[in-house]
Amino acid sequence: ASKSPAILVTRRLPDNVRSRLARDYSADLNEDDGVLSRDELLRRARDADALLICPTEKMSAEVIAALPERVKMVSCFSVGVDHVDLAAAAERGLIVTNTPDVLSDATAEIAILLMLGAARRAGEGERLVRADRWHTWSPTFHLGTEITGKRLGLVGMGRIGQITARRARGFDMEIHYHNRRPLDAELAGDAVYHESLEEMLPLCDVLSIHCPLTAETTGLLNAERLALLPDGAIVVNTARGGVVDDEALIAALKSGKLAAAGLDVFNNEPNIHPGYRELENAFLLPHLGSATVETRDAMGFRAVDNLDAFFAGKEPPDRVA
Ligand code: 8YV
Repeated sequence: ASKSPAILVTRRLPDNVRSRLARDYSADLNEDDGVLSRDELLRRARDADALLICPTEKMSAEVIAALPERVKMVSCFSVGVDHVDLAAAAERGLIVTNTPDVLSDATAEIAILLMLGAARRAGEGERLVRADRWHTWSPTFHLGTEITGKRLGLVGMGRIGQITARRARGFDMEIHYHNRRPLDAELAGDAVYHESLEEMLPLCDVLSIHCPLTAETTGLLNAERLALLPDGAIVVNTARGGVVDDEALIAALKSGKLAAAGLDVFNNEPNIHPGYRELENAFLLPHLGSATVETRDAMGFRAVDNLDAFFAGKEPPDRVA
């Protein structure tokens, strides 16, 4: 029998996934779950045919160039691949895969949770109760806005955007979207396509971000574009913090231009812009989009499916172009 391929797994994965890796591979499972430093990663990669990584491991052009020649593949435990320099990977002939589909439901749930939490001021309300600062009921106490029947604008209409739209229809929201191209009619349903973001923004009571972070989308939601939203709009982000200009968003929340924001992702996580913590109208979560028992198992299995295909001499199903 040929020796099983060696995999460096950079983070501690769910038990079910670790068992499968231990069964089928010679796997370095990083049981202690520390984030590997660049040097430690490169040192341990010397014994690896492939890496299974999370977005906490930045695969810059420099790191990719320094990878031992033996490493042929990077299987990402994430749908986002902005932590990998794809051009550098392609140049080196490094195969890169991700885990699409399996986390779309979980992430769309968090998008809806953020919309509701921001609109109904849930975080603020919870803080009030916990701090024993809830002293009254009154007809005008702690009023929020409803998402029911409002206009939702989706920036990006891929798998997660589409499921978010489906859930939002349950709240009778009117769906608008901006995407590189319009969806086929049967997928789009009643969702209205906008070729430009500038055209869509003035219509959005709620804006939810579902595009990948790329050179084109970095800082997409800047001060000029945020200014195009109606007064009192709500901004929700479950994609990547880099799509939003923090200073501009914080200023819009502070001035009351925006009613609220719901954020699950940030620039430079977990060391987020401190301005967010001071804003009562920012509803903040620690990157929980895919954080369910079911989804993390499914992501791990999908990441291993990609390794299995590659080492069986097949095209990995989720190879990133
Ligand atoms: C994860 C994510 O929390 O898939 C992504 O792109 O951001 C989330 O699913 C995390 O990146 C898992 O490694």
